[in-house]
Amino acid sequence: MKITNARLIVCSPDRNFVTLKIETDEGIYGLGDATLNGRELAVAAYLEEHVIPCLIGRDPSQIEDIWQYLYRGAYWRRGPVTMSAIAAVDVALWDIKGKALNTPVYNLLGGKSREGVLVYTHANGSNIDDAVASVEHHIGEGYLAVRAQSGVPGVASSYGVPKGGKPYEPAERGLPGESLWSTERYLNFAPKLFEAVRKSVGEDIHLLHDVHHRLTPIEAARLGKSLEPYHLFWMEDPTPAENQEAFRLIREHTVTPIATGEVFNSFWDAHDLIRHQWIDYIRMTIVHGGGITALKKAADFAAVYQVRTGFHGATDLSPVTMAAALHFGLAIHNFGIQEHMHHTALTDQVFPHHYKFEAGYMHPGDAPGLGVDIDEALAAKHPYQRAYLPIARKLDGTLTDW
Ligand code: CS2
Ligand code: MG
Repeated sequence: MKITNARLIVCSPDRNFVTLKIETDEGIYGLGDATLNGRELAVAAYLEEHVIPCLIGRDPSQIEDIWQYLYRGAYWRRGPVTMSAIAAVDVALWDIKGKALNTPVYNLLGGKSREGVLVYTHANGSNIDDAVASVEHHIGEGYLAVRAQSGVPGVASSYGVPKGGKPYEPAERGLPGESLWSTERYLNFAPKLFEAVRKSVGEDIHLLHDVHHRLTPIEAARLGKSLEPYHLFWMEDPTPAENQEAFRLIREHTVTPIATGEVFNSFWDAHDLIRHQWIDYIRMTIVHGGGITALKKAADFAAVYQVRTGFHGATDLSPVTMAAALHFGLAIHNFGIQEHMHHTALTDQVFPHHYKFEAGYMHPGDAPGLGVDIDEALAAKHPYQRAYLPIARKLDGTLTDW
């Protein structure tokens, strides 16, 4: 088999997605997601100008060799743009291999290790009562694990809380919006939120919370300790992780489990976190971390240290990445949980897929390859629109981590 063509489909069915389609001389094609929220066209140009010309004529079955060719062969390593581009190629090649061998991708990764993939979804409200009601609503839908975020009194806009009753979507069309942040108000408030949520849902539901990189290590340690009575499944991104050693201090002070890694693009971003067991869950994504080939190595390394996966699954990861993550999560032994944030109905229409949710678990389906397709005619009706993630400022105007 030979790669005869590769092309990009950049569309915006309610939000932007960059999709790579690799075609072969046997009529089989594969899809890869190349979406990097707020920087979409940089990855599209990287693929178009620098990667696609090198793919034509290659044997798509040589997934490992093509990965090494794009990673080592570029000389310049890592970075979200490079690694998202490599991931798009890699995932499309796994899709092609599955279709060529007439088997779902999870079978290529060792076969299923479980019957379904435990997922968590997002609950949010502008205050505690609304957040509790939202958690209850998602439990009513069948979720066994729910992330809870709430507006913080005295802070005009909070991470994870939608505006105007719409489902939460981090990117907004136009130039970057601004939100406000107060660590003091948040730290005093967060335990009250989880006291109310835990009281309402009982002991068995898994509760999660995203700090979104906003605390210093000692502040995060205080948060973790204050949340211990409510036994969270995890607190996510308690502090920025460029300095992996920052997590040592948090770890020494609290038994609240820690998840991080949604912004990582290389195994090396997580190397110390894993080998020192400073985290419990690694949140790297297939799309930003270099694809299935790269994440399989990272997950196997994590397994040795009893660190489990909890991959990022927000709406900016397309249904192609969602499908890839579900095949991956069904197969590997040290799977922990998978994030599931619903795409809009229009996005689901553009990307018809076989994956399904039932009673707290998702399943990728048994179609050959990834089991996800793209309706190119519908995609063409929704062209790319510039959009950005917001930025955050402290109450005195200082720019801080969003
Ligand atoms: C988040 C995301 O899902 C999460 O845990 O942190 O909402 C994240 O902010 C976006 O995916 C950024 O693109
Ligand atoms: Mg997050």
